[in-house]
Order: sequence, then structure tokens, then C-alpha cells
Amino acid sequence: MKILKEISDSVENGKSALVKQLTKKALSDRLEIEEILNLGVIKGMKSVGVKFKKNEIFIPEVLIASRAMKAGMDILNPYLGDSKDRYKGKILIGSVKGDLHDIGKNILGMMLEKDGYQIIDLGIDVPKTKFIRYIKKENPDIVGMSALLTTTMVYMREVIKAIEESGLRLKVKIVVGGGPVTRTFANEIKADGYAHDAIRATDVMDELIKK
Ligand code: B1M
Repeated sequence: MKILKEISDSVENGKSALVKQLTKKALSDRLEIEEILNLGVIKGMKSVGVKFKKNEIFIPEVLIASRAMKAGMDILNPYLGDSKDRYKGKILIGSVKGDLHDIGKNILGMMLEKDGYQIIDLGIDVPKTKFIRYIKKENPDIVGMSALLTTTMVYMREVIKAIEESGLRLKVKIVVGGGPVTRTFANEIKADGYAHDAIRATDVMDELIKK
């Protein structure tokens, strides 16, 4: 659909005001929220990722595109649904220590919130001590860790170890995800679940919460 391509292109070109305007238009045209999200806003950011990888664009352009993507997400967020009447559980999320990427984690948080979960977002660059502190404070059902770098995903193992050593491992389920993370890696570090993307993550959380 033309408007979805326009949203995607505007994210890619970092045109925040246009992304806002087109996202509002797509909503008023009654397009599905998930369609606008996946085929518009996220798709644009994915193209940015591909160009960044090929060194066709650099960090400043990526940041401008991230801002444009956030502008679209801010418009969509209120429409992702009010879930107060179908509370499923509490999830702690964070990008692990050393990792400053948060776009995917933020989308994950929004999708889960829409799906009925209460989200406690610890932010970026989260050390194991902070995960432990908040598990004790918030008593979540699930801890979700995100990493986008091969150098930071290994820290997930340390967080799991620290949770074990604090005697909290049986109290929480642990789910990992993010670009370089695989199911094999998740099994290796003894996470309870792995999700390739934010949409699949809701199913994984639902399965774990039932156990
Ligand atoms: Co960075 N970066 N980056 N970056 N960056 C990547 C990740 C990279 C793949 C680019 C590349 O190809 N070279 C590469 C990592 C290589 C690697 O280790 N494998 C990379 C690099 C190298 C770096 C720096 C080292 C660059 C430098 O400084 N030289 C640096 C590191 C900073 C740090 O973290 N310490 C860096 C910096 C940055 C910016 C700050 C400029 C910016 C981040 C802005 C921000 O997040 N606020 C940035 C960005 C934007 C990217 C790319 C272009 C896009 C990431 C993104 O937002 N994608 C990325 C290239 C790419 O991904 N192809 C890249 C869109 C988002 C919707 O997708 O994040 O994958 P994603 O999230 C998905 C899933 O992964 C999943 O669901 C999300 C939605 O569906 N998911 C989960 C995520 N977490 C989950 C948790 C779950 C389940 C699913 O359960 C708990």
C-alpha cells in the first residue's frame, strides 16, 4: 500500500514530521495498527539497518532515522490498546550492560503492554545488579533481556548466573532476544525462552506464564 511505503521511506530519510503526519493519516484511513507498525515504521528502520551495515550511511543518519521511527511509534502507542482489563503478568525488560540499542526493546515493551502485560523497563546498559535489585523490588513473572551486539549478548549469561546465585532463578522465567541472539544461544545460557521478534515474543511470554 502506498501510504505504508511512504511511512517506511520517511523513516528511512529521517523525516520525523512527515512520519507523524503519514502515520496519523494511515490511522484515519483505518489501516491495521500492526500493518502500519511492521510494513511502515519498522520496515523503514530495517532498511536503515541494511544501509548502515553496508557503510552506505553512518551513525548520524541512523540516529535521525531512529528519531523519525520514534515519532511514528509515539503516534501509534495509544492505539496499541488498553490492556488494564486483561492483566496477564509483570515483565521486567532491559538492554543488557554495554548495549545502548533500545528501539527493538521499546517496541517489545509496547507490544507486550498492548497484550496485557505490565512492563517495567530498566532501560539500556543494564548491569546484573540492577536486574537483581528490580527482581527483588518488583517481583516480576518474567525477565526479558535484549542485546543487539555480539559483544553484549554474552552478558546475558552473566545476568542469568547472578540471578541463580541470588536464589531467584525459580521465581522468574527468563526470555532473551535481539539481533545476534539465537535459540541455540538461549538454550546454551539456560534461558527459558527466546523470541526472534517482538510479535513472536508475546506468544513466548504467554506460553511461559502458563507454566
Ligand atoms: Co548499532 N549496530 N551500533 N546503533 N545498529 C547494529 C546492531 C549492527 C548490526 C549494525 C551493523 O550491521 N554493523 C551492529 C552490531 C554488529 C554485531 O555485533 N552483531 C551495530 C554496531 C556495531 C553498533 C556500534 C558498535 C557502532 C559504532 O559505534 N561503531 C554502536 C554500539 C553502541 C552500543 O550499544 N554500545 C552502535 C550504535 C548504534 C546507534 C546508537 C547509532 C543506534 C541505536 C539507537 C537506539 O537504539 N536508540 C544503532 C542502530 C539504530 C543500529 C541498527 C542500524 C538498527 C537497530 C534497530 O533499531 N533496528 C542495527 C542494524 C540492524 O539491526 N540491522 C545496528 C530496528 C528494530 C525494530 O529491530 O533492534 O532488531 P531490532 O529489534 C527487534 C528484534 O531484534 C527483537 O524484537 C525487535 C522488534 O521486532 N528483539 C527482541 C529485540 N530485543 C528483544 C528481546 C526479546 C525478544 C525479541 O525478548 C526479551
